Amino acid sequence: MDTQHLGFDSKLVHAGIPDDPMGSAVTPIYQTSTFAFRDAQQGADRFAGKAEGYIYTRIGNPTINALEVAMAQLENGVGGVATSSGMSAVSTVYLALLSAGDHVVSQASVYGPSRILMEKHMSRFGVESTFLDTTDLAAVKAAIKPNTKIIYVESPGNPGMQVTDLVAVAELAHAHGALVVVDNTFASPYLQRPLDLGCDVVLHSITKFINGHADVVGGVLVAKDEAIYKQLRAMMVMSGCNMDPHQAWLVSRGLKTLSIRVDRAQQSAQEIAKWLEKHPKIEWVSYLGLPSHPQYELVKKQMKGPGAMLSFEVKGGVEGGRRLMDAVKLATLAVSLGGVETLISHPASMTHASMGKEARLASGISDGLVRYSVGIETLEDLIADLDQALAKV
Ligand code: LCS
Repeated sequence: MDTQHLGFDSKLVHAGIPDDPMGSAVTPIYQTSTFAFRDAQQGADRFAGKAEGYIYTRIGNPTINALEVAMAQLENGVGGVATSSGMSAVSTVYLALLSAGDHVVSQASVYGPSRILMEKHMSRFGVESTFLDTTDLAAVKAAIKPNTKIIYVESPGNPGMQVTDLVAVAELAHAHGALVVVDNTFASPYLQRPLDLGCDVVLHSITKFINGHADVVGGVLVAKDEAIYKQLRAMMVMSGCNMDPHQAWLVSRGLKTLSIRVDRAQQSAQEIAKWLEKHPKIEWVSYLGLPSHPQYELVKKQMKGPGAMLSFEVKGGVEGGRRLMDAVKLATLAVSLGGVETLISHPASMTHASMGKEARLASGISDGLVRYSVGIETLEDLIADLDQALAKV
């Protein structure tokens, strides 16, 4: 079915499903490592790119392809590359687009491992980087050098909730011959489409909102143009970080309900943020849908909605936050985010501990920051859970 012209929700349900000889209504799981050739000539032609068809699952597989096609359509790009994890999407972008002598400007508060991989490991291969607050456009402009190849932005940022002006960063980057890569994990394509805003590559930890059910780790890259898409695909195939067909099938299943899951979680997040902001035991709340958020106006311009993630600090700092996390009963104390179940975590001692204290504080992740990923449970139950837990702080 040609789904290109359909609305976003129709694409969620139908995009990418291949024509199946048995008439399967959903994408079948092609759980195979390899594909038989009719004859030697067909094998040679497929390898030479002269004939359509699959060769070997690391290179391509119909179940994985279905998800890649859907993601490319949802992000309005030319092609998608599914990867084994969100981090392998990050490493594929770095390895595909950077060479020794190149420079990267990146957001200080990116997901901890995305920063460590660049600063500690890509540096061993001669890639320089500058980490700064990409919401400060003057700072981004000042950091661009003649060898700047990529501006890497996570927006909204994990867990600081910083929102970068993607149109402005894309204009700045392109004026200097650089590309913009956006980690769109926190928003999902339902709430934000960076390629439409002028950026060049979008990536996701599919583990989060896209799969949405906390049962798969995966990643995806979508490119705006064919040349970049080919570079990304070639690197994924060479480095061997392909997704598995069963993993892709589960993600495609979760993807169908992305918009209704995000709508419900976002509705609750708005109410919880307002409730927390008024609570006497809460120091501050950071939520994209509150007028107190520094980029509240930009969010309205750039995103379809403020999403389901929020961060806050309990009075009493780290100790207060720990007591809250130990006292919640409905929210699960776990890292990750974007699933149907509400999760609560402590970035300073968990997801962002590897950054080191100085870099962490400089990127707005205080010791007491609590991250809360709102799920689709009954709102009143979530508020009652926080209420009883805060009473114990
Ligand atoms: N990008 C962002 C914004 C993330 O939040 C994560 C994982 C990744 C990339 C990496 O994806 P993965 O390889 O885990 O699929 N974020 C996590 C978090 O905040 N808690 O646990 C994992």
